[in-house]
Amino acid sequence: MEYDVIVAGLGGMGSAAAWQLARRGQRVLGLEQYNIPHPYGSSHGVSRIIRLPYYEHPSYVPLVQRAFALWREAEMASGRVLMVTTGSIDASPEDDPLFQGALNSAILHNLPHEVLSGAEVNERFPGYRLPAGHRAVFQPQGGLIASERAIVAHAELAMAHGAELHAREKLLHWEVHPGGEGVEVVTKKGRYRAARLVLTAGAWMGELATKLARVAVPERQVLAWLQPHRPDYFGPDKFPVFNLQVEEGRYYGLPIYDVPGFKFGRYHHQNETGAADTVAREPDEADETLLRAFSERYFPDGSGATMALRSCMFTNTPDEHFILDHHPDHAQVVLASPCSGHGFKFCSVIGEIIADLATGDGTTAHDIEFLRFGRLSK
Ligand code: PYC
Repeated sequence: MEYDVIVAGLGGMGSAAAWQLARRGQRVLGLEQYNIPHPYGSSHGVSRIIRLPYYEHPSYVPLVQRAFALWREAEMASGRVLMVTTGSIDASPEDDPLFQGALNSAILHNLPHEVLSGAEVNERFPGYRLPAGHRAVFQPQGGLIASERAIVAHAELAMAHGAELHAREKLLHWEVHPGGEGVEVVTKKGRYRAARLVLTAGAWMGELATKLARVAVPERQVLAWLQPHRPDYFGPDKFPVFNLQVEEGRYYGLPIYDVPGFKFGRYHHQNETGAADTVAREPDEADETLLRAFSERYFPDGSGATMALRSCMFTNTPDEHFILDHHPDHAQVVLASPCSGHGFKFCSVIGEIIADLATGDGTTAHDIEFLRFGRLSK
């Protein structure tokens, strides 16, 4: 066999997996259809949120705790800054699942946190203008991950451990070798054999694994960067990352980092779904109007001139949890992603879990039962 493992898709998840596999001594081939990194999938846009009091499900908390440790390890190994602490705010009306879920996760996992009213958030972090009666979980360890830089770091670390990475080489077809002896992969440039295959193709997962076609739905997202009137309120030292439920929908945001403007977006922006190659059309005026209306109401000192608008993709499962498992028909193939828009912070730990699933007996000590594929095929 030429390789122990082929990793298809070298965005956040795949690059982390390539590093974790290579450092375990696996012979790794990584394939990426675009450049490393690239702006066409779900890993671009400079920064991503990392937060601990996970309102979506408390079982994510131990995973994100391990992710923090592995991000720090990748920083040490690569000499690059990958994670910046800002604190995190999860805020909504008191009876909303966002606040209740964050509080539940914080209590269950004994996380340092404070419960603040909207008015208290606004006083402590003057860039915010939340409804006074909102309730917020403030957690001091949250922050941001430098997303493209993280991919570069993981790719470099993987290659330093002997991984072979090929950009601009799209996987066209794969099949399990007759008799179950490994996997054969065909690209435009070649044909490769490996004992195992890892699919970390984000929005393209449904095309590479037809079993996922119905449960992994690409969706267009739009992000805005606006130059604050008061930049001093919107730096990483003054502006915690946020998840915020308001009457207009659920929004998220991050401080100014590396590029001009404070960054934010709306979950399920305009509910546009479609094929991975075409759904993320360029931002237009309607996108800008929608996003500006939000910032002018809840972050008025942040809402100066537009610095950038960028499209990217979420790939959503019906319950908005990840898929992290072996292929239901082929134990040699590991499926990792889609992550329903909230996966990047977990890349470091998902890389480790993929390495567990793609080596040895394919088991992992991490609790990923709630992320297994079987829950969606019932
Ligand atoms: O997990 O906080 C998050 C997030 C923000 C945007 C997408 N996911």
